[in-house]
Amino acid sequence: MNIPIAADLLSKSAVPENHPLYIGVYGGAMSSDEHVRNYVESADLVLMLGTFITDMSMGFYTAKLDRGRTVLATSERVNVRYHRYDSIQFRDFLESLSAAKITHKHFKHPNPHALPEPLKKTERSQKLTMVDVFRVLSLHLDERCCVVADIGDDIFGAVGIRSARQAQFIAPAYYMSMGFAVPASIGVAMATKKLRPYVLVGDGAFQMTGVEISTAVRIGQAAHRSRPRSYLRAQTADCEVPRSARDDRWETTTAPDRPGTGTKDKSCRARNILRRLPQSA
Ligand SMILES: Cc1ncc(C[n+]2csc(CCOP(=O)(O)OP(=O)(O)O)c2C)c(N)n1
Repeated sequence: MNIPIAADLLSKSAVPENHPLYIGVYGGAMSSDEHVRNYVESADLVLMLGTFITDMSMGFYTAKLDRGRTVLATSERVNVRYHRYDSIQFRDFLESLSAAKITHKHFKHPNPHALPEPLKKTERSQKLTMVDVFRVLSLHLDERCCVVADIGDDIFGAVGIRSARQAQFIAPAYYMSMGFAVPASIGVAMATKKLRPYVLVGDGAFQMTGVEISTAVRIGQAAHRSRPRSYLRAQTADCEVPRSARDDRWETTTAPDRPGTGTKDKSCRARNILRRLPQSA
């Protein structure tokens, strides 16, 4: 069919995110960018395969999908516009759809994905923002990485990053249960030595299960190149630390706040984390 493909948060990275037809994550106002949102919402037909219509996947009531221009096929039923067909099996629907003679669509990609770029010199002297953090993280992502995101700013900020292969983004997007990412990264490392987990976890979620890092040590993962590495996100919006002395391709550490700084002192915490980053070569 040659039609553009968007994922939702639940299906992110089910299709390799460097696929030429892939346009990004759709979720109303929580889409990965405005191009995806506009493209999906102005499409003459949106074919939704296995999509759960939930508050979260529809961007908390911000999605503007015209039901008269949608086909929603799930393992429960098939909805074509306002009609509902309970007896159509999902598998039959997919097989018939792929066998149907549908003219290939020619379309101009609305938003060809630009490769991430390191922070420019001028940007490095400004406040570090969450957007910057995800941009720098993107520089590291290749076929050997698996991003494991916890709940909070991590999962929503991560919608815009692109994994290089299928199933390289893992997050508890269905239940949105905090404390998932650190233990899940141990699972990733156990499942395959080929993937290096990158954990995105806030201080709140880290407090719930961060101690599981000891499990990684106990079962020997910490000695392996695929050991969990955490991107403890600096709460950076209010951080005034100049970044000029830092290397862009930094690695982070799971170092806790220094005693006495308190988790609520976000700029202080950001400073502590930044101090631990390797300085530029
Ligand atoms: C088990 C569980 N408890 C509570 C929540 C509700 N909740 C969602 S995000 C969040 C705060 C997350 O804090 P943190 O890990 O520090 O991340 P950030 O503040 O950066 O978003 C809470 C309490 C949840 N999703 N799951």
